[in-house]
Amino acid sequence: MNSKSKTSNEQRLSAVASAKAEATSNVVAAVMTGKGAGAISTIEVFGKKAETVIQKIFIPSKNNQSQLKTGRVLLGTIKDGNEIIDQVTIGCEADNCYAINCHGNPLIVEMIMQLLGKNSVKLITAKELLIKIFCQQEKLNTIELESKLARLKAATIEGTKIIANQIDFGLARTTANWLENLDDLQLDEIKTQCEKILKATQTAGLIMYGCKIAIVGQPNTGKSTLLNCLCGRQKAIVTDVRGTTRDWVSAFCKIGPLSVELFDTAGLDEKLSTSEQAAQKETVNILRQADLVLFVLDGSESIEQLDKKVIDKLVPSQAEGTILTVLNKSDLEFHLKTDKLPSILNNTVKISAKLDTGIDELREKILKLSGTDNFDLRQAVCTTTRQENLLIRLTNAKSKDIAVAIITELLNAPLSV
Ligand SMILES: Nc1nc2c(ncn2[C@@H]2O[C@H](COP(=O)(O)OP(=O)(O)O)[C@@H](O)[C@H]2O)c(=O)[nH]1
Ligand SMILES: [Mg+2]
Repeated sequence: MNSKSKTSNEQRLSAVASAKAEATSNVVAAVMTGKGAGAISTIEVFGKKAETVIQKIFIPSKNNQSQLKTGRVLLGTIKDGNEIIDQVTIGCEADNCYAINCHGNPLIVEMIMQLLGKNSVKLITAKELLIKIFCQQEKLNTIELESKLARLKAATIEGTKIIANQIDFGLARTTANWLENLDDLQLDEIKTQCEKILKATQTAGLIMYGCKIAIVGQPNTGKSTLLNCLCGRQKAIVTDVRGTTRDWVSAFCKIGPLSVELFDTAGLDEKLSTSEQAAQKETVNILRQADLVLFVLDGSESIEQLDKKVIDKLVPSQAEGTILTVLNKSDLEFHLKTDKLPSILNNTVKISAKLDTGIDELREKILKLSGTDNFDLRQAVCTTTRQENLLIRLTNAKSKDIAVAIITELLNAPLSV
């Protein structure tokens, strides 16, 4: 081959390559399932030329040669040239939107993603891909889009329901109503509704994204036993030796609509040496971050057990109405005079963590304290801090014009990824 024909051949090849890249460049793909090994992983491929990419890498099984049309799922193999990567099913979810369901080994997922990359598909995150799909498939306002994305992060089924409700009614509907009925609405009415939404958001947040509960108290009152009892397994060490729990331990459990992260902490003890004070500081840190606190007392001991300095630590860390006093060891003779308890510890429940009694009542009291008992899942709430910050600004709006600008921003600001 002479050098001239070689050059023109190279030019032709590179022209073909760039034409191919052009054809598929607007196709994107993302791994939609979580990190780590699972039974099945899903890779979503989306974009104008997604079909061309799928046809290149996917060979349907012999007795399954029918076409991939919307609503249809085909079994076959993903191939890189002659090399089989995995047996998969591919579902066509909409025009140019395909879900590749492959085996969950992260190495297989990685190989398929690399193959897509080799075919000029842009690899993006699941969130970025969903934004593309939502933005192109439907005309949604920013609150609706944010709610669709927030659904991915929901900690419980009830949380996904609250978030889904913000799309059809809830916050999207309420804000649209404000704009539609602006002439008939007083600014104060909007502000009152805003305050109600912001209050409900605090409670809804616990259901949507999870709730942190700290178990605190003096040593040997049964904190670790209570954590094990609530999460149904031996997560924390239980002994007779005071100060066994030096570091905090956490475990997840479900209480009603709440996904709860429970923290077992080092017993609050003022008599400890300075070297043991680090664990005490850690307990106070956890206390500050907790949504609710279970303060555990040993009901078989007198009120003298209560160290006033421990209460002093409790008070500044928690807002009023977030502490439930757990009177433990109810299986033993009861000696604690509850009327002598300081008012901050007035909300009490009697249990035996060891015998698992009184735990249903404890769960009910937790739900009541968190405000999540009888919570109407259809009411308007914020699903993002952006919405929350704008509603706070709205409650301070000095004029209707400012209010309109804020509401418009709520509904129409570009989505940030
Ligand atoms: N009788 C009785 N003993 C309990 C109960 N809960 C915990 N204990 C015992 O109290 C001791 C201290 O328990 P632990 O959970 O380690 O207390 P912590 O230091 O507060 O974490 C252990 O011997 C437990 O078996 C209870 O409800 N009844
Ligand atoms: Mg302990």
